Amino acid sequence: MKEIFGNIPAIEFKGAKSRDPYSFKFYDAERVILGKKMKEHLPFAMAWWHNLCADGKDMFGNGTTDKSFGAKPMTLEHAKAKVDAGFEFMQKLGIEYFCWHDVDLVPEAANINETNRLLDEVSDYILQKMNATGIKCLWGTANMFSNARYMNGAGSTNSLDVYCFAAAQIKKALDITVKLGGKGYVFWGGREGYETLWNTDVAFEQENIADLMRMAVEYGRSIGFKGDFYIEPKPKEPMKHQYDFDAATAIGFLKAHGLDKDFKLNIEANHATLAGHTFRHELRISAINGMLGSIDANQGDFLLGWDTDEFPYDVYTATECMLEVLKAGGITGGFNFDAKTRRPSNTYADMFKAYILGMDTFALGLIKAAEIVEDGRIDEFIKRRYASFDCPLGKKVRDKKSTLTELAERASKLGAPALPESGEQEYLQSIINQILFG
Ligand code: XLS
Ligand code: CA
Ligand code: CA
Repeated sequence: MKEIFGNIPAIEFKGAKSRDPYSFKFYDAERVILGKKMKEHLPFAMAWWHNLCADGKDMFGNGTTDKSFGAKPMTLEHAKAKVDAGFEFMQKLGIEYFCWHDVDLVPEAANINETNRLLDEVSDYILQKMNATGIKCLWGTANMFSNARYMNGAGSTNSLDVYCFAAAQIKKALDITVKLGGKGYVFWGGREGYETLWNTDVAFEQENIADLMRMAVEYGRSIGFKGDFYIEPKPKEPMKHQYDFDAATAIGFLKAHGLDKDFKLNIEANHATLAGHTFRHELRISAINGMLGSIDANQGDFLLGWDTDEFPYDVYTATECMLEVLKAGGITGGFNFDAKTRRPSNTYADMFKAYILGMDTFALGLIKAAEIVEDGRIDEFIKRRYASFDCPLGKKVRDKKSTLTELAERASKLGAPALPESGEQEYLQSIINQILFG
């Protein structure tokens, strides 16, 4: 078969001093860090939608990148050309996973039966390529936000017909996820939110979203889906108020509806920024609740209030992310580059260079996070900071066996308690800089 990216070589690790633009400077798949290969720490995934579909179109102008891959857009031939391009791309970069929405794989037809037939055909083709290359599916999802029918939401819609349509799309997307052996299934509630309370029954909408998820779990398990379901939190855009605002909100929602055994979270860096949190905060909140499932590895822009989905280049943030992941004992999902090249970076070469940037950034983050763990000073400090609880009364607090009366009794003997010890934030931050740049 003729190569689509014929002038681009397979990307190899050439080390930090390499000046070859088509080489990894830090991502060395086989290098062992803390007892595991880099590629096992970092199961990278390609996002079908940005990499193979998005052509740079924005609200103000037309596309800048040709993603036809030699076929007529919106045809079955084009859907298959995207598969060819995607697998060649992943193979050249050594990426082992991919993620998709139903409508990324095939153009929506006039009715759902025909769309489903196209999905069967294209997923057969994908499966052949998977078997030939060893590349795997990380997760699938149904796009329930682009089509006009979802203008008032999918699970949260006011129309029973639209609710049924959403159910049908989820059912099929789950069938394909199982067929492709996907590790996860994502719910990103694109239109699950509201613009004004003057026309919205929030309680009813939230119940219906949860029930759609319950049905998805029931159906998924019945067809042999053993992976995790994920909610991907996002606070705004496209809706003003989105129900899955952030990790804490989504976890509360899952627990309130008894969905927490089957669901984890897919945390996207850019969505954390939009929620007014750090990426690290969202990862920590998920991890301490046992719900850190998968990661959408991208980067936002602090000067802009929208979802820019940039390729990650911020090593400090990637280091914080990898430290959270190491502390959580790894993730069951992967690192999906839900990211697109900037509009003027409009060549095939830019697609490769963008992935090299993202993969190297996370590799550096992993290397530096492991050094922080091995250095040990930060962990020691945090342990020491809570050492006052290492006494019989403190142990009772830790074991949740203390009473207000006994705590008050100790207080009454103290007069005024001494101030807690310094938090030493600046010193700790200087340790991190020493590890990053020393
Ligand atoms: C959009 C989301 C979306 C999900 C999958 O902002 O990031 O792409 O990851 O539906
Ligand atoms: Ca995402
Ligand atoms: Ca995003």
